[in-house]
Amino acid sequence: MSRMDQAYALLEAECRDRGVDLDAAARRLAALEVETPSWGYGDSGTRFKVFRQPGVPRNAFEKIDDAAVVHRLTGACPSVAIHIPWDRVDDYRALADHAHNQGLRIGAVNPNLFQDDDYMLGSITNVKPEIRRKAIQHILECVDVMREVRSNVLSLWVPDGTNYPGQGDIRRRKRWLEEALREIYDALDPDMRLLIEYKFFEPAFYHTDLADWGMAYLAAEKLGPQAQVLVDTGHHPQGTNVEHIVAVLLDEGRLGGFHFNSRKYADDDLIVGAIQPYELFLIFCQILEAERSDDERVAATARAIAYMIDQSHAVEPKIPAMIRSVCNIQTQFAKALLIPWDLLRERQKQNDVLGAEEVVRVTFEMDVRPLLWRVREERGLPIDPMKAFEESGYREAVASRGVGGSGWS
Ligand code: LRH
Ligand code: MN
Ligand code: MN
Repeated sequence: MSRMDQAYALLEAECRDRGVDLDAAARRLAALEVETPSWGYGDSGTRFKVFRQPGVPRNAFEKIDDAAVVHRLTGACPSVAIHIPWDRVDDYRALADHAHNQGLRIGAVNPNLFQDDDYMLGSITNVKPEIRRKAIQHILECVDVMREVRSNVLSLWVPDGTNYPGQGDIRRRKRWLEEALREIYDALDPDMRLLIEYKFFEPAFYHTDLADWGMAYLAAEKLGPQAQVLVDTGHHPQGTNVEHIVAVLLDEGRLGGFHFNSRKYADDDLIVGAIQPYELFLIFCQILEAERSDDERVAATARAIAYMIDQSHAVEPKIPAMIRSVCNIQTQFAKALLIPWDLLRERQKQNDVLGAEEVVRVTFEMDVRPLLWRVREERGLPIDPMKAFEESGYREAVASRGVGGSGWS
């Protein structure tokens, strides 16, 4: 027996003892899809400097090429989110076809309301009606782009807010926000979803118009069933219990998607699972528990979640950083798949505080690498996607792109 087979047999025996179906876990893991962001392949940085890396894509087409490499090596990333105007092209059909030819599709379309000079004091909540109109028109243009690229997710982050008390009328801005969202919502086709992303601060430092999940939920609730909340894991104050937010939104049928990334301090956009792997695992526990729910609305909400990475690389090589994020997501997802739910329920019923906590934590501590290896092997994928990338020669092949590729502009 090879070492890999031995490791798998050990995991299998442990799962059998715990009443967990490892084959079912393997099937669910193989079906996990995670969208990667076009902007994660371009140059980005901090407000201090954007370091230019060699071989970075020069346009949206080349970003798709890089995303295709990540999908080829992981088998888990068949869609790419785009950001307009960063990915503006003359012919969106051609972009969608380019993706399609490489086994990909365009995923969420993200309007950009934060880099136009006109938006310095707000976009859809700007006190000036002509600027609000311009911002709404931009979002409506993105809905047209969705039709061209056959996307059904509009992913909206509104950066608007104020820096000082008294600078703006918070309640009026709330009304403008609601008016704009209504107009956008009404422009959606029936199969499109509007995912509303929130963030507690930055670029505004005193108040942000859509600062937390409650405000995003309220907005979605007023709009209708096609509006849901998008949770970016880096967008909460320190210490926030993100998995609790996830559970509440799932139970209300309003969890639409994720932007996964890691953070130590604020919206750091680091490699997923690099800083708080336990949090990511606990988020997946909530989702997988909801997938099993008898309440069909909750289960359907969980199954329809759009899993997306929102990561920006200041110093990391971009494709390997993306592959690492995908693998880290798979690892935590795989662990969550091994929760012995019946045992956990039993211990909860007994008010066995330590026993219940132990079930969850011990599952987190299990080594799921043999499961990941098996799933990759069965699908004809490299067992180690990072190593496969390093050996692929792709980095050398794109060196001719030179330095100064496209970035956050
Ligand atoms: C805002 C955000 C949002 C943007 C992306 C580039 O911080 O998370 O999702 O679209 O970063
Ligand atoms: Mn985000
Ligand atoms: Mn962010």
